[in-house]
Amino acid sequence: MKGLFFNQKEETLPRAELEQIQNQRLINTVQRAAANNAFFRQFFAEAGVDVKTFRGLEDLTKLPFMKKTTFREQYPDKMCCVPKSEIREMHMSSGTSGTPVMMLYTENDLDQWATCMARCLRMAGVAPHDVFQLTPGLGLFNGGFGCYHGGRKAECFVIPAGPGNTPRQLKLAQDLHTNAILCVVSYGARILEVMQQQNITLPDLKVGIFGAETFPDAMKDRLRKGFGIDVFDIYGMTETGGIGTLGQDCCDHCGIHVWEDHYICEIIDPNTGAPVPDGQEGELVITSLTREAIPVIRYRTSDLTHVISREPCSCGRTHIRLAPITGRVDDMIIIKGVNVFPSQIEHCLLQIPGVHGEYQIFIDEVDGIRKLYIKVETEPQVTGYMVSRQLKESLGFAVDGEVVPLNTLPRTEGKAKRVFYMKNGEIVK
Ligand code: DLL
Repeated sequence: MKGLFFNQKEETLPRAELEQIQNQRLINTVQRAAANNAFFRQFFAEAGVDVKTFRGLEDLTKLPFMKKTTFREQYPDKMCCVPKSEIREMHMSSGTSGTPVMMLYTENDLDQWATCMARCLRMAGVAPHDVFQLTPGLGLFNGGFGCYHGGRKAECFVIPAGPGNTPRQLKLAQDLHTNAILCVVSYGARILEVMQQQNITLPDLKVGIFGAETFPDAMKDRLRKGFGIDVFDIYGMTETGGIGTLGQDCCDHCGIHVWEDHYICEIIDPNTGAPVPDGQEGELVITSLTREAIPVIRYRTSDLTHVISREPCSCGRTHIRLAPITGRVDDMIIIKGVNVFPSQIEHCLLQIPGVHGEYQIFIDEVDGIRKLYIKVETEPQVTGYMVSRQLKESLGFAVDGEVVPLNTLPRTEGKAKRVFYMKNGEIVK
């Protein structure tokens, strides 16, 4: 065993026990959903699943898939499996289509969320009484409240700073001796930038936890070295209950441990829906085992990853390890027959000395032909030619690169918009 645990016994359960728990909880989840909600009754019936004889893990793949559209169609509460009097909180994320994805929480759901989050904090080395500064928004976005609930559960001194006002953020961290900070990845990079510009140091900071966006190795490196701290990749989504519900990497940084006593992971081929072998990249599918208000059944997350290992980790945890998310199925850019993800482009740009990580990708379709164009902030010594050459070497095809001075591209406090779709030179999305 290595490092800190929130609940050592649950986090190190032998696989056979873990599977027994999953089996029982899966049967309960399916039967409870069908007993308490008309949508789920019809959902199972249409797939020919008889919930009374449902046998758990061995019948898992007989269950139908849920998708983001399922959430949108059943907005706001048509999938709710408890009486309204039991709902204590809600969060939602709005995507491109306009109809948001809504998650509802009972008291037990909030406790489950806080527990998953507290496990992540301990796994990152955050101890009781550490000062924990959270920077995601405290509002409808799940990021801020997840940190708040989890930080309290982990017995931290929580600073609910929220995003923005970076100088005040840094002053708080100095004055209150912040030990751990959690940010959306691009806001973490922004904080580092301001620290470097203003020569600010945070001597008490030891842990940085970042997530909500793809987090390529080169960006991890940049934040690790820049802040001089250990850096962790936290994962979760509104549909599974929020930040931290799906886990994080441990101090050995060998994959994201997903909390398997609360969630079942499957990886499927996004085109056929068939399972792929461990090690092969595919779309992550999640089934919740302990969520009361809105459970997810074989939810197609659109996130791409692969199973690194189901063996116990050197940290002592036995929960499955997934590779960091490469991108979303719908984020894949196909240029000249080659598939590229924005995270690959980011990783490649960060290999160039003098590139700090702010960039924009433009995909312009001119007369039916797609061209990729990249604008990147750099120090003065970097030229557009150097960027184009690096991209050509890594991606295998020519990309136009334009360099702009540092601090010229817009900054966001939440998730950054980096990809722009164009038609004949006009931005359409
Ligand atoms: O982004 C939850 C969160 C907040 C996680 C803060 C970590 C930190 P949503 O807004 O519902 O929830 O977006 C979920 O964001 O399906 C992924 O595509 C992406 N995402 C979340 N964490 C990561 C990560 C929050 N660590 C969607 N790496 C997910 C890559 C991530 N992508």
